[in-house]
Amino acid sequence: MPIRFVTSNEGKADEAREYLDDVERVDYDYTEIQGDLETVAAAGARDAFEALGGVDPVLVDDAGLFVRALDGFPGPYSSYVEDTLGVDRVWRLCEAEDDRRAHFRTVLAYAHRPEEDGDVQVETFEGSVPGTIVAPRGDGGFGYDPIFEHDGTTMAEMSTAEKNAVSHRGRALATFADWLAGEPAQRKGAQ
Ligand code: ITT
Repeated sequence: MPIRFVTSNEGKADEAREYLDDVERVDYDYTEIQGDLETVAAAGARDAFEALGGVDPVLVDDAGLFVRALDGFPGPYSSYVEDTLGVDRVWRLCEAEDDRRAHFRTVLAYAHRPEEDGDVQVETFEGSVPGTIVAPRGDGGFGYDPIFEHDGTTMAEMSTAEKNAVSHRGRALATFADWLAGEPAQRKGAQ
């Protein structure tokens, strides 16, 4: 059974394909409620699962960049800030700060119905990575990758596999893939 990854972001789907065999990216504008990443991802997954027919499992990913000197900004507003200010201006906001430490965090929410007539269940998996905000470098990745440096390399200077090995999403995907491998429906499918 394919996992429907509900995201407008092809970069997220590419990263997920390194951990999961059968990922289908689906564009569906789920309702984004206000809240922390867990709340937004879980509500989005539940909404998308029902809207897409209530049978095939769906995956939603809500991520954010949290800059320490800016009290966690842009955090849950990361997408809006990328679209409005843009990544270069986020760098310029940080440029004057002595402390440019930040972290990226993501929460994956997986909505599924384990029993045919049972309730929908939503599981969440999180991952985070520490880094430093730097002047943009590199042309890989997406979003804030050019200004997010981890161990001397920006995420835009990494291949997808290199980014996954250290990134917030890679960590969340690894935990999710392990959990999925232990699910009864998966074991049945594998026999
Ligand atoms: P969907 O909500 O449709 O999945 P999105 O790109 O808007 O796509 P988020 O709201 O989760 O996803 O992302 C918040 C922002 O953080 C957005 O501007 C992304 O481009 C950016 N972002 C998310 N993951 C990232 C990553 O791994 N590297 C760099 N930027 C990332």
